[in-house]
Amino acid sequence: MSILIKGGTVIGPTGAQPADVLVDGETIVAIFAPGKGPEGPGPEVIDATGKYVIPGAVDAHTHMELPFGGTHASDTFDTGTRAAAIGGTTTIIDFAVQRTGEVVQDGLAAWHGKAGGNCHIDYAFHMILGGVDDDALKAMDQLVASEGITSFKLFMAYPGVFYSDDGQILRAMQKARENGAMIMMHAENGPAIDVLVKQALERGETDPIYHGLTRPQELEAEATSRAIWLASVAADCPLYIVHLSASKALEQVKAARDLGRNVFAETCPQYLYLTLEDQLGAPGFEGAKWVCSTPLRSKHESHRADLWQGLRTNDLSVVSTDHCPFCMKDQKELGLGDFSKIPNGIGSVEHRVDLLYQGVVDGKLSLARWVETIATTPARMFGLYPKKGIIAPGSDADIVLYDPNGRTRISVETHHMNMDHSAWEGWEIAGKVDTVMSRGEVIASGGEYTGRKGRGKYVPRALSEYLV
Ligand code: DUC
Ligand code: ZN
Ligand code: ZN
Repeated sequence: MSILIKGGTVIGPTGAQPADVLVDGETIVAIFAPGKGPEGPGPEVIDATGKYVIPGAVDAHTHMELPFGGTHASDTFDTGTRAAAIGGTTTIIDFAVQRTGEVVQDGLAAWHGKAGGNCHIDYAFHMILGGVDDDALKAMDQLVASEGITSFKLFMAYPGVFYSDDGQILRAMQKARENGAMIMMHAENGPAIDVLVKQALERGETDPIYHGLTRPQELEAEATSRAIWLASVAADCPLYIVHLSASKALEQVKAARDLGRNVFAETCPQYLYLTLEDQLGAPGFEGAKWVCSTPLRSKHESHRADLWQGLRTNDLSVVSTDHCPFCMKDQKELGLGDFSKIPNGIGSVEHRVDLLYQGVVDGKLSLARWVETIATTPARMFGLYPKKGIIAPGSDADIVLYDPNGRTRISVETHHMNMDHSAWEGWEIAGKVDTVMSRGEVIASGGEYTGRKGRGKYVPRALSEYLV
């Protein structure tokens, strides 16, 4: 079946252009100057007058069902990918987990078991390595060669859980340099944070805000710098810093990029908008909703302005969500009386497209850069392009019709994520997702979901495109 998306303005990384888009089956087959597409009986026509036509967004950082802090992230692949779809995201890259002591391939098989048959949109995996040893290093080669997994996340934080020491990190980086994979780094100095957490608790400082105060930006910057130097020792292994939140960490990334290093970074909507004082410091236990790591930063410093600037200058290449939702009831509440026991994470998979469009309206991002940071670059960074992330002949027909004149009100009453609160409760922002198409099928329209569970497919990934 063919569909002609007619009368809209197509936005890509090179700018905006009025154009009609022809879809045949699951694929985009042609782009026409307005009105020059097929006439008469033929394709079904979707009227996109007044709408932006953008590639389905790619969220390169989600944690469906992640085991964490004695519980599990509250979105399953079913609920999380459905919410993502409604919000205009048509591909996620989730993190499969190798727990310490587990065979890497067993962790991967478990993740396929959770996602298979349950996703509403296409999905891919990165692999978290919970322990780097000879077997894990061999597994890295196998995952790159045969499983379509070309990126591995390591943690400089969370000693005793996901933590890798510098020697382990260096070995994984050397392996990645050999096989072309990307090392993704959670860059916070975990052992130093643990000292500050212990001291805070001994002083009776138990409220959620102390989660942020015991993770100062210096410990993010130090770890970011150390990761960059370790990657340098590993012959400039490609390095991607996840959830970068702070000005001083960004300075480290900028300096490395100015030297032409293979260093990349992402940030997330929470760091662009929310703050230590206004959210994490909310009265009583309320701030638990915003406990995530890296933490929200102070509004009295220049973090948010610096991050928006970093997105404009490409020192930050990608905006992902780090979607890791936990309900207040029975989950965040595990940390009542002890902030260090609050499961870390914020859920935003449904809202990233809209939240970043607000940046366009506020004059902080161009339209082209909006699309580039939420769709095109994540697809290129992680080997999904040109199947995903672009409106071009031959690409998957993952397409969002976006209404720039619409408005979106975010609330727990209306969101589709499996959370009993929203980190963005009551926010009313510009723009609205109108229609979402995934591989040629309209799966959401006017906020109503019309797809079905199980239609999403696993997408094996190639190597990053950004490496020479
Ligand atoms: N940070 C979070 O906020 N949640 C899960 C893991 C992480 O690194
Ligand atoms: Zn992390
Ligand atoms: Zn994460």
